[in-house]
Amino acid sequence: MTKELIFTATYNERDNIGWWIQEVAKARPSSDILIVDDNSPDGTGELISEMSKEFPQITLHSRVGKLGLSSAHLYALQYAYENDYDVLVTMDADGSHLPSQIPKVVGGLDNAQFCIGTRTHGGTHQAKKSRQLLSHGANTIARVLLPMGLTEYTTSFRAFSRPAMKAALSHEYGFSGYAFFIECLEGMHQQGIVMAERPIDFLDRQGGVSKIPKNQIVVSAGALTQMSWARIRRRASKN
Ligand SMILES: Nc1nc2c(ncn2[C@@H]2O[C@H](COP(=O)(O)OP(=O)(O)O)[C@@H](O)[C@H]2O)c(=O)[nH]1
Ligand SMILES: [Mg+2]
Repeated sequence: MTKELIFTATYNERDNIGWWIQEVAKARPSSDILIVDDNSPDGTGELISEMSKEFPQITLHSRVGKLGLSSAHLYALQYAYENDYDVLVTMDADGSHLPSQIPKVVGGLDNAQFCIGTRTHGGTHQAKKSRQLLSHGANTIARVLLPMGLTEYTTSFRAFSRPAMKAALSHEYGFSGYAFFIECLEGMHQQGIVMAERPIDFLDRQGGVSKIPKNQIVVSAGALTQMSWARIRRRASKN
C-alpha cells in the first residue's frame, strides 16, 4: 500500500485549520498529516493539538517563531523522505486549495514523478482579480524565462514521489518565499524529474489574512531572472 503524507504549514490559521483537517481526513482517511506551525499567536497550534486526539494521523511540528514558508516545506520534504513515505502532498491550509482535489493531483504521479496543480488548462483561479493578475503575470514570465513544460510554477499544491523528494532536497537553494516554489521546480527539472500538471480550483482564503509580504513579488521577479541567467551560463559552459 502507498504510504502518503499530506503536509501544510500554518501561521495564524485558527479560522481555517479545523476545516482543513476534517476535509483532508475525509478525502484521504488512511494518509498521515504533517503540520508545521510557527508558534501562531492566534492559537492555531493549540487547536491542532486538541484535534489530534480525534485525528491521531496528525503530527504537529511546532517551531519557535515565524521561520517562513520555504523552511517549513523543506522540513516536510526531509520528514517525508526520512520516514519512507512514497508520496508527499503539499498544500495551503487557508481554504485556497481544496483537500477534495488531492486525489486529482496525486493522480498525476501515475505517469510522472512530480505533479503540480494548475490554475489554467481546465483549472480555475477564483481569488480576487488583483491576485489573478499577479499569478497570471508571474506564471507567464516563468514560462518564458524557465521553460520546463509547465503552465503553473507558483502554487504550492503539489505531489512528490520519492525521486522527486530526493531531487528537491538535493538542490542548493538561493531563494525563499514565493521564489522558493519556483526554484524547487527548477532544481527538480535540472535533475531530470518527469513532471505533470493536473487542473485545480484555486479559491480565496476562507478566513484570516495573507502572511506573505508584498515585496515577495519584486523578489520573485529578480529570482526568476537570476535562475534564467544561471541556465544560460550552464548551457554556455557545456558547449
Ligand atoms: N509555518 C508557517 N506557515 C506559514 C508562514 N507564512 C505562511 N504560512 C502558511 O502558508 C500558507 C500560505 O500562506 P498565505 O498567507 O495564505 O499566502 P498567500 O496565499 O500567498 O497569500 C498558509 O497555510 C499559511 O498559514 C510561515 O512563516 N510559517
Ligand atoms: Mg493563501
